[in-house]
Amino acid sequence: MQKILNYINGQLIEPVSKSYLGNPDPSTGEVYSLCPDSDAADVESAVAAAKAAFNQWSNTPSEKRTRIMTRIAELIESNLDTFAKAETIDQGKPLWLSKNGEIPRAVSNMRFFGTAIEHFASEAHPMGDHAINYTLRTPIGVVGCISPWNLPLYLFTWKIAPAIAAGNCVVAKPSEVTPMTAFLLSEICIEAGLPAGVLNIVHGLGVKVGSAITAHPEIKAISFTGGTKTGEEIARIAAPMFKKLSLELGGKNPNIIFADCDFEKMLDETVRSSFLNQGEICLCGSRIFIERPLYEKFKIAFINKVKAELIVGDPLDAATKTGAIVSKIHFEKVLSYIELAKQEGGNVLCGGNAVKPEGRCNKGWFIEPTVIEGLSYNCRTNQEEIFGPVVTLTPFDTEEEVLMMANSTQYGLASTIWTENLTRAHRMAAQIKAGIIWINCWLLRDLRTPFGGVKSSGVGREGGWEALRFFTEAKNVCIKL
Ligand code: TXE
Repeated sequence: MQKILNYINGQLIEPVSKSYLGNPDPSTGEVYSLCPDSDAADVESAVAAAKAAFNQWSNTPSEKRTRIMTRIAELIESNLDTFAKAETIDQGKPLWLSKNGEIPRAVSNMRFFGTAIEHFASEAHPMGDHAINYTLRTPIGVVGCISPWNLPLYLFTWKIAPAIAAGNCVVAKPSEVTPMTAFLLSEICIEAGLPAGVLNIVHGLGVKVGSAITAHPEIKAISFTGGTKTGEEIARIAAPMFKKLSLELGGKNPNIIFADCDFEKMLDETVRSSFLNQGEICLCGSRIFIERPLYEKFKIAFINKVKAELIVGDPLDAATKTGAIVSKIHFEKVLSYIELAKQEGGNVLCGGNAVKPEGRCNKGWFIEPTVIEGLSYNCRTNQEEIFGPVVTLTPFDTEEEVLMMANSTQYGLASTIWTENLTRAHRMAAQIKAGIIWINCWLLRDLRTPFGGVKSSGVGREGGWEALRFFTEAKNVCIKL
């Protein structure tokens, strides 16, 4: 049984406790590797290593930081198949998605921030002929990065890359549900010559390791992606310690479809935005609002396409479009929401059941892509994050009505709008309470753009200069001339 190890002070080492958590393959339901069950003692060692490395790393010229980070990107890229298969076995997503989405994005994250640091500058503010101000942006020191299980390496590198590029040293915890690719990354970091202590990965449970990172007095900033409830818990601990906080939390994203849209483009993209990665992406459009004249045509075409294309099966099989749900707990959570939807009066148009594929995956955790209509916009099914292959359909008659319904949840992460009337698109985009709006597209990403949500979807923004500014402190120096 493969043992995953912590990566502390440049070494791959066992947890102090020597205890491990079973790490199941969601496609088979069987434990296939062991994840360190680390605790505060391991976090302490990681903080000590990060502190010891900080002075040298923060004074390393940016072109050297760039060289090491782009080398890490190259090594992930040259080991793409290994990383992709590991991600699929660990998380349950189809292999083609790991190969074409997950791992290439991790490569981009390392390369993007590894090179961005060479262009990161700060401003000066002259005061006529009597004074000048300049702004120093310096690394914070030791920072914490805590990431979730839905896009494991993608979101892990999305955090650690800007942190180390900006000159910080990191204590990071990937999800205990999907630890494997972060472990493979630590081997790559050693090979790429990342100095010991710059990145430290402590595997284990959120309540033990995650909370120890959050509470550690020498970790001065926390970048977190995960559930809103966990975000609240992290903020409760970190806020009184005046730590910088970046919280990317849940979503319940509206997908608003007007009758004048480009129907075929919308249909293709809406199947993707509803069910990609088994719907386990915080940006998925789980509430679909359709202008009434288009409702019946859309419903028939959408259901037919979902049934025809979204084959549920072995994630290692090239024909599979919908893989396994990441864990037994999450599998049961998603099924419980399908039951809730029925109790709330929903009509299941397709899916709604667990699936037992033939062969090696017969004991895995699989759910059919599920489409439900007939629910009120403010029932629990339409208000709470399900985070699985479940979407609801709701007709609307006016812009005012659909805006009210779209903005009615506690979340405000992303929204999609389909219309050929761009005046209307801009008008709607301005009024939807969310951090990210896609018009006639979905998940089209430019890493320079600010990424994050409002309300219970989080605090702060990641991406581009936003991320580098989060991981640095600004100091204004004013000189009398
Ligand atoms: O996330 P958690 P989970 C949503 C989704 C899901 C729910 C919970 O609805 O059902 O969140 O998912 C660590 N202090 N999203 O349980 O618990 C944990 O070990 C510090 C949306 O996976 O938030 C893991 O590394 N850390 C999200 C990370 O936090 C703690 C993607 C996320 O785990 C901790 C995933 C604590 N007290 C789930 N408790 C998105 N926005 O994309 C846990 N952790």
